[in-house]
Amino acid sequence: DIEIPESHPRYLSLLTRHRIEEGVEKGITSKQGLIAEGRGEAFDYLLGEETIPSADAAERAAAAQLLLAEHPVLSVNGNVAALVPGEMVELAEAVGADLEVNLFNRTDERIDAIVSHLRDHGADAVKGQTADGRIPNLDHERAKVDADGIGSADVVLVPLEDGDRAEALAAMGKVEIVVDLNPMSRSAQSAAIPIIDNIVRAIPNVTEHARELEGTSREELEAIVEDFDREAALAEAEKAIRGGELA
Ligand code: PTJ
Repeated sequence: DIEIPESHPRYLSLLTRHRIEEGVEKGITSKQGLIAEGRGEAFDYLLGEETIPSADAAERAAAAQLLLAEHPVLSVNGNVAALVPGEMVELAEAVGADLEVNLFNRTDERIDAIVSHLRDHGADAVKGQTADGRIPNLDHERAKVDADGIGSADVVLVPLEDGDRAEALAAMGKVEIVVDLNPMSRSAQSAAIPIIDNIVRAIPNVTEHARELEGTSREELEAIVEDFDREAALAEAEKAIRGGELA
């Protein structure tokens, strides 16, 4: 293990980078995941490495949407597994969602490694190994999902997702919650609830909101989802990144 002094001004960013490196070494994260991490870091740096108010509002709306769902599924890829495995398990428990390993660069070895990794972090059942469902209009490998997982979900949380897949899932009529630091990405643009925040801050905060909202009536949860303004959230994040004043 490397040692990063906690006093280092960019401690969290260095720790995150190290976790991705470890993920690659363990066969969990793809090499492309390293590039994705670099891109994310640049956006996070410009955002001030903090959860801006519009992202917090999106995280609260996401919690409400997951609590309202009949069959919510949280998708886990190689970067998500390296950065927030225990946090994803906790969120799944808090909202009663399934976890499904779903990869852009799919290999059975990496699927199996991530399923074990999530089990090591407390998950009991993890979907993704059956791959008997398909997302329409994607090429074969990229279309694979579990029929009783993402295939039949009404609400899906897809963090750090590729644009084509995010659009194809939205086209299937699923309510899509995306976590992506780039507000201009097609994934963020196609989401019903785009969360423009670092996944390491976003997931624990969605869980915290879900716990606070436990016991809230369906009407109130629906009002939280309806009041969330996705266009304003995307615009506010872009403005923060470009250095403009926050509204
Ligand atoms: O494990 P796999 O095979 O499923 O592959 C996963 C990656 C992420 C490599 C794959 O989905 C991919 O290539 O994604 P993209 O197209 O690079 O998009 C990733 C997006 O996530 C980019 O817009 C990044 O800015 C963003 N991102 C990167 N790190 C973070 C992030 N968003 C939130 N939190 C992060 N830590």
